[in-house]
Formats: sequence, structure tokens, C-alpha cells
Amino acid sequence: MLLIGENLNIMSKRIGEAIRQKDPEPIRKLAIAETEAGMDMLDINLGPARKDGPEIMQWVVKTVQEVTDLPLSIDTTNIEAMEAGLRVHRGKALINSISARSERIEALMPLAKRFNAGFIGLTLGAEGIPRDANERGLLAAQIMAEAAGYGIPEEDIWLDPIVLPVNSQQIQIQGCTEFVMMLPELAPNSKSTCGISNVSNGVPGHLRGILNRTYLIILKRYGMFSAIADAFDGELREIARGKRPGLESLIYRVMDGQEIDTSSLSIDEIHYIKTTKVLLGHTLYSDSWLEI
Ligand code: THG
Repeated sequence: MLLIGENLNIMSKRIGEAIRQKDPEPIRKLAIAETEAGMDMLDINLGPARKDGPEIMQWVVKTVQEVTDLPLSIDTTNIEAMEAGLRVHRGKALINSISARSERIEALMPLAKRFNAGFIGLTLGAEGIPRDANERGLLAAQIMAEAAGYGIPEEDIWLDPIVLPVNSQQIQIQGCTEFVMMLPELAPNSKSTCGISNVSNGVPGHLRGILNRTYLIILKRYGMFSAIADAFDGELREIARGKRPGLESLIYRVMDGQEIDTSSLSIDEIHYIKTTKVLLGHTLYSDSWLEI
């Protein structure tokens, strides 16, 4: 599984501050650290970038690419900033993202074509976040049909189910999972990705990692191609690289409905079992799910 480092994010206090001050050092340091952690790509998340978006994006893209050869996922809703970033990016960029809304498609697909960039196809339509896997499938099909019209190859489309937080949208998790299961049939030549940390958004900090890692294992089983993830979660990186086969097969057994004798398992393994059950919707989420 390919990993896209999520850490270069304007919402992060240190990075947001560095961007506002035009101080390159914290940005360089973080880009180097994410690269050394083995990321395959870096997400450069500037959000809406309302003020001076294009200029800031160019500065960040250049600052990052001075210290790393990794390709970037350019993450902004500001279309001018996206274009500006693509213009200075070296190598093959990833546009993050294009939803199924016509104004996004009309503005951004021509850029994907012109700059030979990939794009993340966000399953978000005019009516907002889809309610289930089928609605996600319809939006994905729409995005793919539009992209074909612009002459964008299917290989350049990275479909994203929009992972939602388990603490407030627990039933939506199954919709995402089922959508990923549908992809080999729906879009065999396209790629897939997701923001895996979304699943634990708003959850107490010390409990976020296990949710992210468990959901990564679930999606990986169904062929998820990549994830935007915390570059500094070493265990998550090992899972993505297939270095935790024992943990993966434990979670598969829970997914397959097997009763598991926990008497010989470690606390950690028991926590993974409980977390899997929450993500499958078998137990109701609460912040104390590991204790009950
Ligand atoms: N799909 C696509 N792009 C995305 C997302 C997605 N981009 C943004 C987001 N979701 C993925 N990136 C992040 C980045 C940071 C966090 C979560 C997802 C995060 N950060 C911590 C926090 O906010 O508490 C720490 C921030 C810090 O460094 O201080 O949770 O779904 N296509």
C-alpha cells in the first residue's frame, strides 16, 4: 500500500504559523522527516487558502521540492492555488481533490489533463456526503465518465470514499468499506485512496492510532491502493508495508465472524479485536470502547 504523508497541514499549529511567516525551515524539516519515514508522496494541505492562495501554494511546493524528490498531493479547494501549485510542481502531481460537483469538474479536470496530473476523485456530490456505498458508487461512476470526456486516463483517477469519524458517523464506516469492496468491479483500472485519520477525528488523542491502524487493515484487505496517513505512526507504516501479517490475520478472523479465544492474547491484540468490532458496527462506539 502506498502512503501519502498527511502532516504538512495548515491546520497544524507549527506549520500554519510557518506558512503565515514565510519561514521555510519548519516546512523543510517536516518534509525531510516525512521523506525519511518512507512516505511515497506528501500531501500539501492548505485548505481553502483564501488569502494569497496561489502565491502561498507556489512557495510551499517549491520549498518542499527543494528538499525532497517525492511527488506531491496538492490539497486545496482554491482553484487558482491549485493551478499555481501545478505550474511549479516537478514530476507527476496529484490534484487533491475533484468532487462530482460540476463546477469543480469543469475547473479542475482541464488542469489534470493539461499538467498530466493524477487526481483524487472525491465521492461528494451536489447533495453533499453520500449516505451509503451505492451513492458513493454512483458518484464515482459520474467522476469516471466525466474524466473520460476530458481524455484523462483511468489510471490517473484515485477514488476516495470520504472516510468519516467513527465517533459521530459510525454507520457511515460500513458505507466506505463496502464502497472499497465494490471498486475492483466498478473501476478496475483506477486507484483508490482515503484520509485514514479522518476515522479518528475528534477521538481522544491517545486512542486515535489504533482506530487508524485497524481501519487501514480492513481497507487494505479489500485492496485499498493508498492512504493519506500520519507519516510518524511506525506501526501503521509497517501494516501498510505488509510487515504485520499476524495482526492482519487476527483482524481478518474478527471480520469473518470467528469467535476468538482471547485467553492467550496480549492486551494489545485484545484492543485490536475490540476496535475491529467497533469499525464493523458490531459494538456501539464510545470513547471507552477499549475498556468494556
Ligand atoms: N481525503 C482527501 N484529502 C484529505 C482528506 C481525505 N485531506 C485532508 C484530510 N482528509 C487528511 N489529512 C489529515 C491531516 C491531519 C489530520 C487528519 C487528516 C489530523 N491532524 C491532527 C489533528 O488535527 O488533531 C494533528 C494536527 C497537527 O499536526 O497538529 O488529525 O479524507 N482526498
